[in-house]
Amino acid sequence: MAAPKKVQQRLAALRKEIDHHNYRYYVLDDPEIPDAAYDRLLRELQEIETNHPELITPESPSQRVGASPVTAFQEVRHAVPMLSLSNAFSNEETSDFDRRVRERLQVDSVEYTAEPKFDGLAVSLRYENGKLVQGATRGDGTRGEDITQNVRTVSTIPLHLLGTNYPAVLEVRGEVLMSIAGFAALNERQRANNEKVFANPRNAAAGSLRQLDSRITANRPLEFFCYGLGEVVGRELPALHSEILELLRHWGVRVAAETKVVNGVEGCLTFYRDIMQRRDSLPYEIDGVVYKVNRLDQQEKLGFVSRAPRWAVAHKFPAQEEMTTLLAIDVQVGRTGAITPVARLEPVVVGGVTVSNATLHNEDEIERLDVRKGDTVIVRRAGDVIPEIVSVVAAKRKKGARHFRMPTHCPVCNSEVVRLEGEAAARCTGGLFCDAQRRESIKHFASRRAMDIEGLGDKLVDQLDDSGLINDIADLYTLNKQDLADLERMGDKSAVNLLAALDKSKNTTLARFLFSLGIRLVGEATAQTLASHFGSVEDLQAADLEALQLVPDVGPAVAESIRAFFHEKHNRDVIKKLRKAGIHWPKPEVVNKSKQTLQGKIFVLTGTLEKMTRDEAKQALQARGAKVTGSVSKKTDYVVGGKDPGSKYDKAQQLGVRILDEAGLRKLLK
Ligand code: JCF
Repeated sequence: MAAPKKVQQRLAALRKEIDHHNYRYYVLDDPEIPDAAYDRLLRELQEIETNHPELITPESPSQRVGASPVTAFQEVRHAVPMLSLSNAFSNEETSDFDRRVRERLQVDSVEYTAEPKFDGLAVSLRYENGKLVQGATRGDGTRGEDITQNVRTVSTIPLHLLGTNYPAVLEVRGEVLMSIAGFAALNERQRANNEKVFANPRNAAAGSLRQLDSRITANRPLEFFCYGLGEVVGRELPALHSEILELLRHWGVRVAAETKVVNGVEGCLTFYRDIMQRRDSLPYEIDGVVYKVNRLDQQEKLGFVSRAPRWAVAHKFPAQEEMTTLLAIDVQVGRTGAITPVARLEPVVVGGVTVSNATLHNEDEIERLDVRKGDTVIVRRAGDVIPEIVSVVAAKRKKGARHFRMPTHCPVCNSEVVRLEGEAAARCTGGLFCDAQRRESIKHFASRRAMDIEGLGDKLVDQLDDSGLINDIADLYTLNKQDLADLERMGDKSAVNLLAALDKSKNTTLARFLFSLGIRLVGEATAQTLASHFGSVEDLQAADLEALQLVPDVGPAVAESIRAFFHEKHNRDVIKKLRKAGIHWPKPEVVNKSKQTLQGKIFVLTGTLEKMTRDEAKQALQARGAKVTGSVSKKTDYVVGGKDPGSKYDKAQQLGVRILDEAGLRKLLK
């Protein structure tokens, strides 16, 4: 018997509502209704589906693995409550904190530990006899959720403690978080797969850690830092917080490297200023610093007020997200003609910096955000990345706000704008006829990683292009001192220096030269592979699509782009002119396929090598089919550490990536 229409309608409404709350809870980490109300909705849905099994669809929220967080995660009672921190929003409030501490302790000065405050999720890890037996969320501080399977996938969380002198029961408390780079990579992946994009690293970490399917968690770049202890049974602990952290480090638990012991409020504020200055270059988002009274006997004396200890405070940084008005959406034309929409904003201070522009990436992103001119938007500026719009405050939208329309013609050269199937970017079809594309391609040619023409910056390229002295990259090498001296703000000395830099750039490598040409989809790595595969421009130019695709990592799209580039007579002429101007390179070692012993392996180089330069090591690795990248991730196969290695070395240790010294590298290359 078919279900009555009313039941079907209720079912549809329930599914929609539950989907909405799943999103708020899992993705935004910002539930709208209490768990009990959510449970009632879910139970009603399950009841209807039990009575009418024919109405169950695979998309029903009841069919998703663990649609119900309460039935999915077991409850965990924290033997020792998980505390929160009270906040200080200024130096004055920090001094007030210090004064209250000193008064209660009746001392003149207090020793503190100071540490970065990570913007992640608090978790408690329980080790029994050195083995990780349970991971739990903070929850309300007394009761959290059992996320043992998930924390076990976080590579920076040890599954067993090191050494032997650890207590029989040890609860480690800390923060699970995602690095800025990990977050960016995850979102890139999510976007490419048409899946949910996270608004910030914290939401991404929350969404990843609370996955009911821990296989998904395992694929998320989560990390862990410890900041303290919960229950401890069977061992005396040291008298200082800093000594406990040292001991935890010794047991293999990760503690923030920045953590320091400081004296008095002056020491705290110096630490704050120092971390604040480094904030944008840290690999993680931090929203402040935490000061803790270092002596445990003093901590005990101070005690708690409600859930927060009197012996600690979080000194917060200015927020990295702010609200402002979107004044307009402009577009910019890049080197390859890609048209990027840019948000022009009512200037707003975000994390201490005035922001008036933010990237909107592409048309799809605008659609995803549903952002329109005049909207109130939330802008985010974190790390050294370009500010972004993370969301629109829908409630503040003005009536009649119009959708953004990608221009049909290039705003610079008026050529047609097209968006090819499967591509995110719309492009100007004007090629080098387009002033914007021409200028950007000259800037790229001159840039450090390309021909490295010192002193030829963006401003000067614009000036040269305006003056009509250059029409393409090859014209750079026809410039003489008089041409340059006639330019505004160009002294004799600068002119001579620029000519010398141009001359110097003529001595290059084939890989650099190919990269400099700005062939679409040919980045540094591909240029390097092409150079060592073909060995000369002539051979590359002569290669057909099939021959190109024999090169590792060259797929149909890259091959097509290379063909299209050489098909243009203009491009072939420019190359001829450049060679005539004297650009030359040593003949690269052409790869013999049988020597590709490191095919597909990913390497990262750090520190100084003694018997070869980093570039030589890179070329030797690439010649054997390996890839050399700039940052360490779970995908990295080897990190080569020379003398004085940097943070990449530490990262490799944290992630458990294999580390080679120079001798090890030589062995591999043999
Ligand atoms: O990094 C943090 N978010 C953080 C949170 C650091 C700490 O030292 C904390 C904390 C929450 C509570 N300490 C306590 C006691």
